[in-house]
Amino acid sequence: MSRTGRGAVATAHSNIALIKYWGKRDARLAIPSTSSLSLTLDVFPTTTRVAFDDALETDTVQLDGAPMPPRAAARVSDFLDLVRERAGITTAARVVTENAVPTGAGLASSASGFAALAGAASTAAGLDLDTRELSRLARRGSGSASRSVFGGLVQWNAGTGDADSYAEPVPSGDLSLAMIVVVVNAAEKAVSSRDGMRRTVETSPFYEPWVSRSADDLAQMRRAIADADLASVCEIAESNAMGMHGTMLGARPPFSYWEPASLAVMGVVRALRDRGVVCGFTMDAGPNVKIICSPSDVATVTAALDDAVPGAERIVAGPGPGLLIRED
Ligand code: 2P0
Repeated sequence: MSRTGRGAVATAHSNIALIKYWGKRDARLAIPSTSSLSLTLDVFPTTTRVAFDDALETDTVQLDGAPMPPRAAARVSDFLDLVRERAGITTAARVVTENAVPTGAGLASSASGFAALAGAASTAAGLDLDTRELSRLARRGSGSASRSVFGGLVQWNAGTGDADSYAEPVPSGDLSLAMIVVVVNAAEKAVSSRDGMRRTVETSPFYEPWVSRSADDLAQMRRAIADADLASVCEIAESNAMGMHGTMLGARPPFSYWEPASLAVMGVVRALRDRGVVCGFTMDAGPNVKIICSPSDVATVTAALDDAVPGAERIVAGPGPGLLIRED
């Protein structure tokens, strides 16, 4: 069966985890070892248009006005195969995507990318998926994409298989928080998160202890959010992230995403805390540091950054929206 002429556009935003996803139990289905909890941001959107077209012999994939590099384009085609199989079609697709995230810099471009692709491709293929099904589908493209289907605070339940591994919104109650992304280095990272987490799972003796601690971290984080206790949110997020980075130091061969400027930013956060400012930091698969604080302390934090790491780009973010889809 073919499906020519119908198209759909979807926009999704990046998310940053406060309780991390690092490692899969099942790589084919992207079932993680741990549940995770993130904040979908109001910056770094990806907008993707998908149209299936009988005139095409193969999928064409464009990123920011140029053909997507072959390896990345193949990953998009593999994902489209999942959608085609589900919709019972074999038609090739034209994919045009605009990405506001510095690709590959630990700013979760695959999260917004595969969430937007899941929304646009499934709609263009005539599937009418609810948000839970979209989250499960996006997960197959990239684990963290399961979370970008929803706005604000989001929990991805690890689950045991495809059916129960999906994300859902977490009520944020009275908690208000800002995230300052400090761009230490926006260059492509040397170890992809996919390869890095695989190496960690396979070789690091620090991995299992981090996994077993993670469930407690998540439970405490949920309590801190419900209590609108920002200091605890910062403390738990920071410890969980530092533990994740510790697992990488135990891998064979070891690796780390930290750069000297990352440590300088961590020092700024600690100094601010000594002054009584409630804040914390988290880091992902890259050298950039994300500072968590109250929206009312953003100016204080950025002033401290001006002194300690002048020249580092900073993006101030808050809670952003979930996946938006329209037919086109
Ligand atoms: C997270 N990261 O929870 C963690 C923290 C990076 C560090 O989710 O292999 O790009 O495509 O499922 O989703 C990055 O992992 O990996 C990530 P795949 P993904 O945000």
